[in-house]
Amino acid sequence: MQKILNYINGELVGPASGKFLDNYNPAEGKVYSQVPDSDAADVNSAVDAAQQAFEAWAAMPVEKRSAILQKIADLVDRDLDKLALAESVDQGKPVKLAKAVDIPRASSNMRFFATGAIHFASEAHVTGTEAVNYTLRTPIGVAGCISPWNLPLYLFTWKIAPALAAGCTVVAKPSELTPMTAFLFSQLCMEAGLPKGVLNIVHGLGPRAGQAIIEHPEIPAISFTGGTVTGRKIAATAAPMFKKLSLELGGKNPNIVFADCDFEQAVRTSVQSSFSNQGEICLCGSRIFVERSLYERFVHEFVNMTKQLVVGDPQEEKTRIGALVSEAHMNKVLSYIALAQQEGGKVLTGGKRVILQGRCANGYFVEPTVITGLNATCSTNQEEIFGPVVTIMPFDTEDEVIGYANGTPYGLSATLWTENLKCAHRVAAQLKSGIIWVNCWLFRDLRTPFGGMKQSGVGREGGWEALRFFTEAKNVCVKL
Ligand code: TXE
Repeated sequence: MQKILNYINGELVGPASGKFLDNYNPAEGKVYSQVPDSDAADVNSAVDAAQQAFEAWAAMPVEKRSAILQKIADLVDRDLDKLALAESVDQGKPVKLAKAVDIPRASSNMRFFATGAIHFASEAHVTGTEAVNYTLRTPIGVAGCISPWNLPLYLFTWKIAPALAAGCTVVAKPSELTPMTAFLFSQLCMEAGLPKGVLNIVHGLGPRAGQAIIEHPEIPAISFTGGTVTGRKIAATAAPMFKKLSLELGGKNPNIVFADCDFEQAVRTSVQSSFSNQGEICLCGSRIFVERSLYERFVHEFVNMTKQLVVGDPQEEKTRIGALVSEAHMNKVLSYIALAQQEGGKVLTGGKRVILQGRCANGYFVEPTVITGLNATCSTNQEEIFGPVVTIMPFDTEDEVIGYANGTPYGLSATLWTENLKCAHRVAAQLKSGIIWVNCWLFRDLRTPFGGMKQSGVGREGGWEALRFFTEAKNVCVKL
């Protein structure tokens, strides 16, 4: 049984307690490796290593720092197939998706911030003829980075790359549900010659190892991606300690389809935005609103395309829907489908657990599910399900659908389908979402600020925002 190890001070080490947790392969429904059950002792060792490494790493010429981070990206590219398979085994996603999205994006994250740091500038202001004010930005110190299980290496690197590029050292904790690619990544860091202590990866449970990172007094900045409930707990610990906090949380994203849309593109992309990664992407459009004159046609075509999605072994080429990440998460998703029916919803396709033959007979599979007949305020349309489940509702006016779209506690992303330019800009301006896609979905430019409103998050990642987050800024005013 493979044992995953922590990466502390440049070495792969077991947890101080000697305790390990079972790590499941969700497509087979069985334990396939062990992950450290780390605690505060391991986090303290990691922070000590990060503190010792900080001064040299922060002082290193940015071009040299950048070259090391790009070398890591080269090794991620070299090991694409191995990392994609590990991601698929750990999380349940089709290996095809991990190869096409997760791992290439992990490499892009490293490269984007490695090169961005070279061109990063701060501000100066000439105050008449009397003074010059300049903003001096320096790395804030040891950064705490905590990431979720749905896009494991993609979101892990999305956090650590800007921190490292900005000159911070890092103590990171990936999700205990999907630790494998972060473990493989730590080995690539060693091979790339990342100096010891610059990146430290402590595996383990959120309330134990994660909480120890949040409450450590020598970690001044926390970057977290995960559920809103957890985000609230983290903020309650970090705020009284005056830590810098970036929270990327949950979503219940609207997908608004106007009658004048490019119908073929809208339907095809909506199937993708509903069910990609088994619907386990916080940016998935889980609530579809269709203008009434197009509603019946859209529902008919959407259900037909959904029925063609193959639920299967994540390692098979034809598979589009893999396993959900855990038995607990599968049961949570199935409970929401039952709730939707109790609330008056009609399941047009899907709704059940799938029992496959062979290797995956005990895996955690759920059919892609389409539900209609619900109102906008029921729990099914208010709460994040984070699985292959979407609801579809008709609307008649712009004001009505904007009210539906904005009518949840979340505000992460929204998608809009219309060929009318004025409608696109007018509606986008009124949607309370941090990211809005018009006639596309998940089309990303890493320079753009990324994050949610309301209970979808605090702060912005991406671009200069992310690099700035990991720096401390002081204004120096020099009298002329
Ligand atoms: O989150 P959890 P999950 C959201 C997505 C969904 C959730 C799924 O919408 O709601 O994340 O990820 C650690 N102190 N997003 O279930 O449980 C935990 O060990 C410190 C939004 O994993 O919150 C794991 O490493 N850490 C996002 C991480 O937090 C704690 C994109 C997340 O765990 C902790 C992706 C604690 N008390 C998913 N408790 C976006 N907006 O971009 C848990 N953890």
